[in-house]
Amino acid sequence: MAPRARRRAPATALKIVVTGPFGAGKTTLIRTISEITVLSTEKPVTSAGAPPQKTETTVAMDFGRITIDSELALYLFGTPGQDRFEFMWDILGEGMLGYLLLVDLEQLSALPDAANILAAFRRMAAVPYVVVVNRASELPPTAEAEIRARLGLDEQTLVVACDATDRESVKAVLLALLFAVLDSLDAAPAAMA
Ligand SMILES: Nc1nc2c(ncn2[C@@H]2O[C@H](COP(=O)(O)OP(=O)(O)O)[C@@H](O)[C@H]2O)c(=O)[nH]1
Ligand SMILES: [Mg+2]
Repeated sequence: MAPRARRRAPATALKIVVTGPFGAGKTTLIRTISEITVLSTEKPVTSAGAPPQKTETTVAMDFGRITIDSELALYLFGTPGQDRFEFMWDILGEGMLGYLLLVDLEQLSALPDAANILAAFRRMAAVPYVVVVNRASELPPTAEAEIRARLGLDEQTLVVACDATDRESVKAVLLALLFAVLDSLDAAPAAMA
């Protein structure tokens, strides 16, 4: 098999989905890291539910791109936040090689939402994912334990702290996912044939 660095076209653009509950920081994360102006479809929040913590919500998707090296780019697709846009998940998930599930350390009450989203994504595709705890410079062990328990994560699943406004932090998270994706591709050579 050709060495990793020489993999051709299909591996040069990896589709990554960024998902998680409303307000978890998906749009922020993509905007922080993307080298192209992020195509976002933001609209004023219209929900009559809980008091919104922000005035805009992503209605269809965010799209961004980051080049890792001359052979590899990540295309990032952020999912919309409100329930009525759930139909977009399948569309955005089509062909993804991995995903980030964002949760907000300051909104652990949204963990049931995160669990529902994770269940939907796990049904959609058996691809690697990383759980990203946003607004966290570090991850308190008690918070990690709660997140793992409430999302039903196994020990192998990576749970990492992140500040979605910080480029280095976002880069580290994406590299963690990228390594998991590359490992999974190596483990399934038939899928690459
Ligand atoms: N301080 C801080 N604010 C954040 C962070 N991530 C997101 N925010 C803010 O939280 C709000 C919701 O983030 P947004 O990216 O729109 O969430 P989305 O609904 O998941 O796309 C925005 O006002 C962001 O500026 C973070 O890591 N640190
Ligand atoms: Mg958004």
